[in-house]
Amino acid sequence: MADARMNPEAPTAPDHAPTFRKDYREPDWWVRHVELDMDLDPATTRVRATLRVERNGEHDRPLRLAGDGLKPVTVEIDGEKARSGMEGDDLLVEMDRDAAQVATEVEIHPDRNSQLMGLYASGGLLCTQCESEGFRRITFHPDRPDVLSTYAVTMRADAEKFPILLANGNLVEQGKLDDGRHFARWEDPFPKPSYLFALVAGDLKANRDRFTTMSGREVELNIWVREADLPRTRHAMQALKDSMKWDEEVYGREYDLDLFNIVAVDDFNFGAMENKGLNIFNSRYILADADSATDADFDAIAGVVAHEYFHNWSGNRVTCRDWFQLSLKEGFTVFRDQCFSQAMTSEAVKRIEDVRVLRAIQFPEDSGPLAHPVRPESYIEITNFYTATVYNKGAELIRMMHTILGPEKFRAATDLYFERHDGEAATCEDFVRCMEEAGGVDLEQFRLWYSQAGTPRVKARLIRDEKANVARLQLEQTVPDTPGQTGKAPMVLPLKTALLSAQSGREIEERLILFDKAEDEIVFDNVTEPVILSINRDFSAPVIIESDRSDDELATLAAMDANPFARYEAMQELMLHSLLPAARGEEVPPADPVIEAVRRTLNDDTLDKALKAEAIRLPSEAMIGERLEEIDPDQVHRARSTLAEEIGAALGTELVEAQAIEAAGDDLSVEAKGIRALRREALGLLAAGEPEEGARLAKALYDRADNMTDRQTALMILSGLEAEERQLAFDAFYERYKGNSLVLDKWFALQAAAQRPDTLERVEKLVDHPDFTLKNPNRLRSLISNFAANQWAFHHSSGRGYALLAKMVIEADRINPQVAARMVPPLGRWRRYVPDRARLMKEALETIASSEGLSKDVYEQVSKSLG
Ligand code: 0A1
Ligand code: ZN
Repeated sequence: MADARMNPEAPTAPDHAPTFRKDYREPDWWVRHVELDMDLDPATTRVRATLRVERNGEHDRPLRLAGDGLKPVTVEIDGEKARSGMEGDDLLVEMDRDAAQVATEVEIHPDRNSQLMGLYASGGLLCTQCESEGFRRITFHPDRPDVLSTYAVTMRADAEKFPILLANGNLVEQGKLDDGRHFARWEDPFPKPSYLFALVAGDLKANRDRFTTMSGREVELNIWVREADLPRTRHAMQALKDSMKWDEEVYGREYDLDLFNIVAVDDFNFGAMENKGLNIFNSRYILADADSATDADFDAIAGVVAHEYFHNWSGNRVTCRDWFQLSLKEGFTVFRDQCFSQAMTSEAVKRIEDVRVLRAIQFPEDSGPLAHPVRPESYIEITNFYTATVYNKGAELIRMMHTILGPEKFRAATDLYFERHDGEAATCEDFVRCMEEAGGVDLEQFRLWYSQAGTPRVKARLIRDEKANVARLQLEQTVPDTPGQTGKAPMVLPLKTALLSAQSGREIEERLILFDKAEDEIVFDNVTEPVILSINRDFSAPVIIESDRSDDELATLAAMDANPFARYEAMQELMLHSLLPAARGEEVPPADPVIEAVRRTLNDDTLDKALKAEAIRLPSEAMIGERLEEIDPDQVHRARSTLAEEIGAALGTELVEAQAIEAAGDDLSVEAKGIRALRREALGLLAAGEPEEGARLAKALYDRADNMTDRQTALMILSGLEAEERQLAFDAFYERYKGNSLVLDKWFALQAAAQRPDTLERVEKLVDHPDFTLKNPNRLRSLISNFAANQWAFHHSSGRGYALLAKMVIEADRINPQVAARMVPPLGRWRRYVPDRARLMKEALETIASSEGLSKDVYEQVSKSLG
């Protein structure tokens, strides 16, 4: 694809030229089978690869095999020395026949691989990560997702250090060798792209289980961890079995191999990876027990286990033609895991959580310098595009198609998709076409969701015409300009909309409006009484709604709307009515309507506790900022803490009562989790209004807690208070958990997120803590990414927060560019801030930009952020 890399308009640096979607063409050579022979050793691993290649069509171009830092020791065609040469990192092999066995040999060094891409060492294990372009760090190969091959792997390793040898597919042979080594041979019968290749070698033990598929086949399930961690794998195993069953019931998808292996590793760039038959996980998404994991951790584990399992069909059996189609597998799979979690927990609460993530991460991305369509047009480094837009907005696109088609037609469409494209590398267009054909709908305009970036804004006004007994809903939409895209066309917005009686809150009518013009008017007939608008229920379209509903109307919706999501939404809007003027430095309306709505929510016995917790939760500072034209972080912080104080001071009795409800620590039912979530929110408000009482209750909670959720709540509350209990609890926590790295991550994260004036200084010191390291992505994120998400502390007027982040990005880039690049976006928001902060943020970006030897990962993020 080297010839695809020239475009005069794009921002370029010598080696950092973009790749364009429009330049896609089929590979010159197919690889039908890959035979790997590996002598595993952390210092030097020898890899011999034999590729059975076939010319694709008529041409005389050489075979181009991608490499990344590889030097060929030998290159052979059908057993003879080949004519070959290097072009940059690529190996070019001259081909005088249409099909051949091409063999190469290289040496790689897993223990020097700090990027955690390709084959690397982690905690005594050897493991791989190949998505997106890591296979080329193991051996020479086309390494593009449209080249699918069967694989056979023979591994040899020290039998004592690496007693377990795993790869994709089935174990077909194993045995002892002389000199204390042993071998294993694995074969994967399903053709797959190289990014799904995986192997693991190490001293591991398995939690073993079985699953009987819907057609009666027995599948062996193993979760491989260090022996001491075995007791913490139960939840993940249950989630795996639940996922397998759910995918059969809801999508008719059955698992296809006789074996499913999961391995947990401590050093991992992302959450987990769906390698065929051998999922590799960041250990934080496998290991959990009530003593060390929060309810949120348990839910995340189930969600990620499901996500990776679901990829077996949406990603592996049907894969992506090229990386521009990433959302084909990721958007769809996120939608599938979201629905699974909705089914396993609480439908409404899970939806609220997913929307919160979308608004907190994807909306800012979509309105900033790194905005890109769900199907991007170009990239410099593809790993920068594993974004909330491709994943979470991508999932919203699938959800909208589900809403438009309805569940039955949607299922028919996915059946068609899986059947038509099984064993293929497909495109987003292929998916939409299946939706159209099986759904009997025209999605021509809907396709804009894949190509137009930016979050649409909708203005909604409801006008009642008493004489005509109708209500008119006037709608206007605009799609904002984003980098490289201006003057956009209106999109198709499925808006689930209802009218409620203003008096009784009773639902009068619900409709799915497909709003697809710049302006429209929707008429509701037979409206004989005053009504209130409930719009975008369940967040049926990922847009920003601006409506002119009064405090009274919002309070009625918050208390009465039959749609739980809409109740939450009304509450958020009501809070924003008070928060936004304060954050803009304007005159602040009295907080009474919010206080009354919170009181009513707390006293409402029909609401379950988890929903109550969501409803009384104040919008985050990031979310408030998102709604402002210009952000003053100090003012935003003051606005939010003042409202919390007022609610806390006014509702002491109700809040004390709400936080006191007990649940057993190991009870993971929706009810028990709701009790703990409500405790967190209630105690938070109480501590804002009555800090001493808050500190006392939080310390008491810390001391009596029998689970990590409550312990974390207590620490979170204490972290924001000037109380002696604070240091005591943090020190006790450190002493108790210093041997558990996942919990130690929480210790760092809580301090980085602390709402206190000296957080910046504390984080500056924690960088030198002996337990802090830039080498472990979880640890780096726990301190630095949580700090950069802490609006008040990070945006300290001195600019030292920005300088600290810049320093960390530069240092991390030398170790792990992928992880470093993901820390840049908070600085990229500079244009949205008041001038003094904007200048300091930009300076921090310039510091990074001028640092020597920047990776293309960080270069892309920084140059786009400044551009
Ligand atoms: N496909 C994985 C995400 C992933 C991407 C890159 C990785 O390594 C750099 C690891 C995982 C998923 O969606 O879960
Ligand atoms: Zn995924």
